[in-house]
Amino acid sequence: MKKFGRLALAVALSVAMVLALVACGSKDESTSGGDTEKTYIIYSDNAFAPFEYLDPTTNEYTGVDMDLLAAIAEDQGFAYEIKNEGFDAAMGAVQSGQADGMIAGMTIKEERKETFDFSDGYFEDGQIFVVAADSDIDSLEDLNGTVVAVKTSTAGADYAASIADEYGFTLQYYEDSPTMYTAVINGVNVACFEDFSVIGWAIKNDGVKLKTVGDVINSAPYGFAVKKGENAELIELFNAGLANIKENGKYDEILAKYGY
Ligand code: ASN
Repeated sequence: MKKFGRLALAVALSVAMVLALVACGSKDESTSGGDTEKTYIIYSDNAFAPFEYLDPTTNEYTGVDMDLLAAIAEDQGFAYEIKNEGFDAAMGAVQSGQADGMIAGMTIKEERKETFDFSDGYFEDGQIFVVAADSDIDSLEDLNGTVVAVKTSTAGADYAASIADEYGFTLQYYEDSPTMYTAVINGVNVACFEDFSVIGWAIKNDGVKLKTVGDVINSAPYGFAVKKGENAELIELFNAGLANIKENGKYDEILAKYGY
């Protein structure tokens, strides 16, 4: 019994030593390997097809942004958790530090560079003037004395605000694109401003009863964003992954899936 006890102690001690070595080893690895152990929290819009939208058949978010992020994370070997909370919520979550980054069809705008750092651009789009399909409004001059729908914190809202005085209209703010469209379809508001590819998708694929007027305004790239001065490694990972998937054909494959 005594002999067996000593043997058991020896075995227990060597197991403990091995465990301690393994623990040291993995600690060294995580400090030298950067932040690859971390699960990044990424926020996104909640209804912005074809970039992010709920697929009713799977009840999961899909879209260009969702697929690009998945491909880039796989290429660069980082883990993330996606939260599709809406555009304004995503901006707030990044600024408050609740989110590490955001991908939300986000236009790289000069003013935003004061509070965000952006990745390289991954898609190009601008805004467009949108009215009900049966509306006879055909110019900005027709907006005099009306109330125009915009989505909070967006490039479309910024543009509308910048010309509101000149054309004599006021703004009503909505939290997401579908609610903004409904307000125009139902005649609550006479017009809205939306990203061209997004309203184009809604009209073509979702049968939304709206039409565009005039040309695309302020065309600019979309980028992945982090809070200014923070999570620089995430921007590096995104850019490196984006370059790789552009080179290996995955990027083209993803865009082609959504008709580009
Ligand atoms: N393109 C819009 C913006 O940057 C983004 C959005 O509505 N999801 O303001």
